[in-house]
Amino acid sequence: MVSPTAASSSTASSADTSAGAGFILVPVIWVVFFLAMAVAGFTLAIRANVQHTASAAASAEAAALADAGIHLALLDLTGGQADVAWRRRFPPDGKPYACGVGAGRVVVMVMDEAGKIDLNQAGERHFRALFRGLGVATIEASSLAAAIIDYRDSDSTPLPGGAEDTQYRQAGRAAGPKNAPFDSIYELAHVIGMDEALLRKALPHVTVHSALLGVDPTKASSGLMTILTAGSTHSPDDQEEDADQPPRRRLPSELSAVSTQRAFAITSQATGERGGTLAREAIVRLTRSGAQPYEILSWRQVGAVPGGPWVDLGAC
Ligand SMILES: [Ca+2]
Repeated sequence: MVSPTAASSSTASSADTSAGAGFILVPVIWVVFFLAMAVAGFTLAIRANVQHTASAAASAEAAALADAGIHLALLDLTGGQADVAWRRRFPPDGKPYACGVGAGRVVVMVMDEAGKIDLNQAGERHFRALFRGLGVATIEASSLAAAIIDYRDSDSTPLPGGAEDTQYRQAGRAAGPKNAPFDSIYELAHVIGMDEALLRKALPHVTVHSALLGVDPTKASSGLMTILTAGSTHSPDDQEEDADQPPRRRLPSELSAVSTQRAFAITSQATGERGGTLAREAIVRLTRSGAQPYEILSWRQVGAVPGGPWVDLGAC
């Protein structure tokens, strides 16, 4: 028989044990909670890492595919130069051509730089026609054209309407004209009178690589032909002579030149199997040398290739 004292002692002991267990349970719950939080955080970090790795892999794949498109186009350019019967995937006509690599795709566009205005060779009339065609008033277009010549020529005597050191200083510019050839089309931004909106419209139509005084109308984009035609002043004789010519031929003779087929802009936009996209632009010059048939003049990542529709070639 259990005595009341013993029973009371047993009950007290049980209560103490329950209190002790409850006391231990609270920290255990906290430990489990923190462990669960740590696991959740770790899972999120792993997931973010996996996503980042997948994204990096998709970008790398697209970059490799875009670069491959450039090299395929280079193969066409050098092969076509060595062999007139060479069958080109990507003709140098400024049109986009697409071909597939597995589930990926590359869109390549090859443009002869002779279809653009050379910033170092063209005269005032070319720049005047360009800016007038882009909507600039005649007086401002003439000043801008003269300022481009003044920017690149070595002297410091401004052309009528142009700008040399004095005019740049008066305009509050820290730097004056370069007085040396343009190394890049982006230097056009430094020419006095050039604003950002006009620069954006002009850049696709200029180059520093054609080495021609004029523009080859058979290589120029339809956009530049429209701009130059609208911006140039035709004599009545020219207009009569040109009336029966197709639009791409209506460039005044003083603005025209014939391509030497030496410098080309290659744009390659790739979409990989993992969904990554990347566009690359290379400016290349053919050297006509067996050992080194071309040189890369510029190589950079760019925005999307101008819109389709493109010619679908099937597999690359
Ligand atoms: Ca100058």
